[in-house]
Amino acid sequence: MSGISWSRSDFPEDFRFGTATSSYQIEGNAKGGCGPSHWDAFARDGGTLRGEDGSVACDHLNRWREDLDLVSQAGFDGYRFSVAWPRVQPAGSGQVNREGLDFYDALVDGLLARNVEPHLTLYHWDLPLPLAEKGGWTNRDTAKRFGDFTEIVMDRIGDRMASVATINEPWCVAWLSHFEGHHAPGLTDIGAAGKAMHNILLAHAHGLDAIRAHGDRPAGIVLNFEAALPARANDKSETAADLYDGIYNRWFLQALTTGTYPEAVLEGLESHLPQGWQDDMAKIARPIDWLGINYYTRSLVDRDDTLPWPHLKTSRGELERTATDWEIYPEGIHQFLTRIAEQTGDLPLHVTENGLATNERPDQSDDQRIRYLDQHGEQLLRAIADDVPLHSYFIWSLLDNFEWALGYDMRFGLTHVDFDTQARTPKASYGEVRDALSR
Ligand code: IFM
Repeated sequence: MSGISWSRSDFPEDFRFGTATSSYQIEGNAKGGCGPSHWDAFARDGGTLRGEDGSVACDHLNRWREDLDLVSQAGFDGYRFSVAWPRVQPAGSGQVNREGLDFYDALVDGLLARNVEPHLTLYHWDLPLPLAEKGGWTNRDTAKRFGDFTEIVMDRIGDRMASVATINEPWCVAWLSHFEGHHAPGLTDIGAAGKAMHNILLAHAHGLDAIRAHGDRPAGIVLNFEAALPARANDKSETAADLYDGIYNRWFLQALTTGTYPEAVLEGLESHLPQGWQDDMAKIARPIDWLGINYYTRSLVDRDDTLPWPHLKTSRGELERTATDWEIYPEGIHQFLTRIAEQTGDLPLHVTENGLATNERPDQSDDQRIRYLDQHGEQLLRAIADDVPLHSYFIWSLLDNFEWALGYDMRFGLTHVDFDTQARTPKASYGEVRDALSR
């Protein structure tokens, strides 16, 4: 087995390395006064593998000191975490759970004590159930409530943040969850999807207001990108791949950078957008200080007329696959970084997630992860050589955790977690990353 070939010293001196997690996936939301989230309801209603949920997860709520030691002992400069909205406001509005805020306050101080920069994400998918019951992201009011929640969090921990992101992966929040039905609330409804595709950006705008009102912390948003290739070499496939790219890769970025939505997508989605959406676009497109890019894989795309608009179906090609059946396509990260930089100019870019699920036994080396990180790191160096203003690389994830609809079988961690005993065991990849960061 060969290891990670790149070293910290290959990157610019001020380049930062980090690792990422999210609240619902690790904390254990049955404790500490946390309210129910729509993921609890989705799991209860059969939306997840074996009905698994985040009630215990990695018990990070109690084991966070050990987990932060893992971050610092690997030599990471930064840690990206999210705050659970239902832990801070169990009802989604009004009353604050002091115990929840105390937890994040201690976590942040714990990071600083270990010399690790805290990078905050405000919304990584755990919507309070009472808001979901009022329509969730299909309801414009949820975006406003998100602004209030952001105020509360910024007021308590904002002063110590190295960066603040409003939303993680709006495509997943809106399309995957309201059109494809794979994530909570599990809808397959184009009307709901259209509303969510817009309201999540409005939430970003309200969040940005609240962050700006609380000082000068660098504020941004984290978008996910997936390479979209035509499944076949013909016009039909090419048009299909372009439409997929429009929904996935252009919708949010174009709105944020130009205040417009892609024409090809509007053709099918405009009638489903909330009334008066045009009036929000200037607010959505206000400047941010940085952009987060999450990248994992590619899809081959084709048109399928038996399916409703956008008539798209995806498939896999001949590349090596991960445990989630995602193809490993490292060039994609270089393609996105150069393509995005062409649109965003000198806006600082950060790779805020990149990684894979592997399913080896705990006593086996996670060779595929080592190869994946090696290959993607090389592509980052290529992008930097091509003058992309890339400033950091965060690996998803610190720990094996709750992988949403796929439950606990899909292990994305640099650290193995035994979910019976909660024992943490760093994987071979953890050692490889630690060595690369020390060179
Ligand atoms: O686990 C998720 C994370 O919550 C968001 N980005 C993708 C990861 C892997 O699926």
